[in-house]
Amino acid sequence: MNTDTLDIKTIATTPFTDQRPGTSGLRKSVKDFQKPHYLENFVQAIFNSLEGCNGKTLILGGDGRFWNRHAVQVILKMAAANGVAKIILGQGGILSTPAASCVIRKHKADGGIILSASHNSGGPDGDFGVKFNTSNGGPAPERVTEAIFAHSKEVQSYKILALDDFNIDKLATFQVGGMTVEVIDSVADYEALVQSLFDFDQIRALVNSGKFRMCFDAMHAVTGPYGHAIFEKSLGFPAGTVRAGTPLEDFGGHHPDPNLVYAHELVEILFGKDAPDFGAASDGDGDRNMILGRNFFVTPSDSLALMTANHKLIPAYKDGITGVARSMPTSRAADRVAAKLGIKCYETPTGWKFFGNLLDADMATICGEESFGSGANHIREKDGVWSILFWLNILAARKESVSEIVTKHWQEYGRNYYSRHDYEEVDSDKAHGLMKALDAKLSSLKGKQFGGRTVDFADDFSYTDPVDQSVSSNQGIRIHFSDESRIVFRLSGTGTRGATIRLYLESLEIDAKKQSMDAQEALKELIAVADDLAQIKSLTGRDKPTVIT
Ligand code: G16
Repeated sequence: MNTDTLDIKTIATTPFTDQRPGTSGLRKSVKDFQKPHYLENFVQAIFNSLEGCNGKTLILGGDGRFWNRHAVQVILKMAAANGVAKIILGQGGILSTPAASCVIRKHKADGGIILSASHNSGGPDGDFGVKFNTSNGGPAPERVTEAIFAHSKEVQSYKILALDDFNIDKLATFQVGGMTVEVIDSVADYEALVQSLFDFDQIRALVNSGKFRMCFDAMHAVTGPYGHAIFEKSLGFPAGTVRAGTPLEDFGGHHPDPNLVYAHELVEILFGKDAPDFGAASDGDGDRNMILGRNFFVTPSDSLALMTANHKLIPAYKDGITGVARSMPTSRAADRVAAKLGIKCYETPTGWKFFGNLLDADMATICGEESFGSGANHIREKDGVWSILFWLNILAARKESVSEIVTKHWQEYGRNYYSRHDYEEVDSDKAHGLMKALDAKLSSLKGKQFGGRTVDFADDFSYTDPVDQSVSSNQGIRIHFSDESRIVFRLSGTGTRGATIRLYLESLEIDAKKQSMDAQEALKELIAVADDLAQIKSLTGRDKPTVIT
């Protein structure tokens, strides 16, 4: 087929004003994406921002949620109509976010379109999302997302082929006019990559010892096939180790969000009778992870610190890491490990895209966020399965339990008690009003006492990227106290209904005898100070958070 002979339609449209990508791509309700031309406008804005699609190779895939298959067909037809040279598509339209990043890099593609609303709920009444990743495999940086947004406000027409749907389920290569479509195995490239990083033999030996049991909850999301292939088939964990391993368009009606609230079934297993030694879960698109030991929850911030401290046990990092990076609200547990290792710890705004430059410049090797994300320089996305393999490799090498490893870590470095309180779906005006009122107080807080703590400094976090010097302002309100405790407030950039206020709380306990408290108990006074400072209850009308992790 030649594109000249294809029926390319140019469809007139009018721009939408709400297509600015958030923390991670354009995330909206399915109902929004079902509005006539909504998806097409945004995809055309992506293509227009590429300054010519001719000769370009793009990766395409998503987390399998409702509207994924429809969007794949639309994007294939639009890509061919816009002159894209090649699309590499995950079989059935499936690619986890880390796998998409891996495939972009491996095939030296010009970028990729990932269809996912991550941990948000799915189904016809849930959410959908479209994200553009650049040729380094990472989420588009702000200058690119802003360019896409600018195009979305100007788009007057889009190009699409008038053709029947393609078979996206069969591994095959076919032509659509001048465009080649290669349907690839969704797991193979990714599995080969992680096998090259970790000591699979050492992990297999642990599995074969018969003394180690694991439970992985794929939450009916995209990592099911990856979990079956890697944990069960390759590492030899018995069938049944992966639960909820069949991806469903509505994730079985649940939030595919691996935290203590939404992954409570796994939590009950790990905190129940005859619990396995290790538990883990991943989210809708496979980039998040939660780590549990028997009767033990590892905070994502601690997980980052632990990985950094134990990196020499992992073949890929045994010769050293260049630096570590964490998002601003992530606890400073990793900072103390970095200091001891003599490497730098970077503090970036929330959003994996901010790690891209540091990884590309080899200034950081391992990165992590409090929002259940960790990853490294093997790809440019956070990576749930990689994080779980990292832990399995540590456990196999140290032959200690999760709780022993974490407790020893606290004894050596101190424990950062940490918690995040989310107030979801708050009226947007009220949430912005709260942040504004808090912001107005900041300059007067230094030196003031709250609950026996003295404010060291208070500001609205601003980041200057050390590589390209770009500045990102208004990235969250930080109130630091002189005893190294702190409170952070920010508004989520991934919610789709109202506004979500995130309150992050952290305090440092060096005394090993005081490190085994419940985090909410340990942070009780700080929680009261936060409410006092921000007037959360009175300004939002909420008497408690929706989610506490
Ligand atoms: C996305 C970003 C993360 C960010 C998280 C939470 O994760 O990739 O970097 O930490 O959102 O963002 P917010 O606090 O703004 O809701 P995911 O897994 O949703 O793509």
